[in-house]
Amino acid sequence: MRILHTGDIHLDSPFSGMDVGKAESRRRELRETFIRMMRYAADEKLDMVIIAGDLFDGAYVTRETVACLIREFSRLSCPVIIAPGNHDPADEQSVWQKTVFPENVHIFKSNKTEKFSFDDLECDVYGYGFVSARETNCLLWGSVEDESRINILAVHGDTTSPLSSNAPLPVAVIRSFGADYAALGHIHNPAAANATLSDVGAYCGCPEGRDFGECGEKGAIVAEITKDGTKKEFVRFSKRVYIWDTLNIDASGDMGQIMSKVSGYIESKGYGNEVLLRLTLTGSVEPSLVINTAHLCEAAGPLFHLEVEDATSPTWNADTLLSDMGIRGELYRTLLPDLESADREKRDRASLALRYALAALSGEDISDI
Ligand SMILES: [Mn+2]
Repeated sequence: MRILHTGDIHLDSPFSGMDVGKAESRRRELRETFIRMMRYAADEKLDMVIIAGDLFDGAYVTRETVACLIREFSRLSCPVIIAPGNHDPADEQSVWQKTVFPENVHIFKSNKTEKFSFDDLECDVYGYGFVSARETNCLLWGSVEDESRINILAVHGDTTSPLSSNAPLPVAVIRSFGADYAALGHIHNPAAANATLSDVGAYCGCPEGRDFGECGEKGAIVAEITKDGTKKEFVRFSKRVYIWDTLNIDASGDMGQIMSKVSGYIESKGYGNEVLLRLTLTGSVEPSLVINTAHLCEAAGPLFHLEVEDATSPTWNADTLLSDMGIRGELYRTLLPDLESADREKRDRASLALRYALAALSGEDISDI
């Protein structure tokens, strides 16, 4: 059987990192990404859709979103299994308890391991749901009842730490449960966690990045499950891509030069409207040069969103500063051990201090460094 395994969709996320209009667009796009996944499942005639938790970002869910879910689920002829997560627990006030969903929708509303059986598919799906935002115990118990059937586990949980408050889920417990495929949710960037899961299952990751902690192409897993093993395929569904790059702006003389380096960079990469870019500026520039990052964001060009972060360090002429008998020299000599420290954090702090101080001593406005 072939299933669509998704989760961590976080519908109605606030997207608070961007302006109101764009945040609204991103909320709409997230819903559209969800719709594209459901229609893909229908078009590809998949046998089941699994949503492994965090379909919603929180308790606040718009009526429009609920109507969209009901419409999309009822268009599907296959079963939809939902295992609520830490962001959308099945508590008394939740959409899961209060909404009547179409008959093909099966929701794990208890934090005890349960199963739904689908005899036409010769398949049992096991799972549990979060009933509150914190679940400090492992909620997976027991093992599959009938090994001759296709057994799927659909849960939200954390395989990365036994101390997690998001339903700790040791890989050994999943393995001894004995499902043919564990469809997991919770880890949004799943590459590392999936490497430890090997053949027992996978995290699907989020289908659409929501901030710069979720960079790169996002999507869902289409899994073909048999008693002899599972073939997993990643399918991209994200409309846009978050990218976090660094740009070295060594020896830039003024803001005009930096501005053209930033727009030249964006052009050379061929980034277009699908990209949300965070650009970290590195290199060293004259201490007196004040980099106005807000102004640089005007170089966004075709990008959907640009933000610029200044991580440059000041170029100082060490010889001159060392022999300077004035306050600049004293400052430099005081900071020198830290500037040359092997500890990167110390070095960064000292060079930032030097930069602020030199800029202030030159009478620069340091409020937006
Ligand atoms: Mn999540």
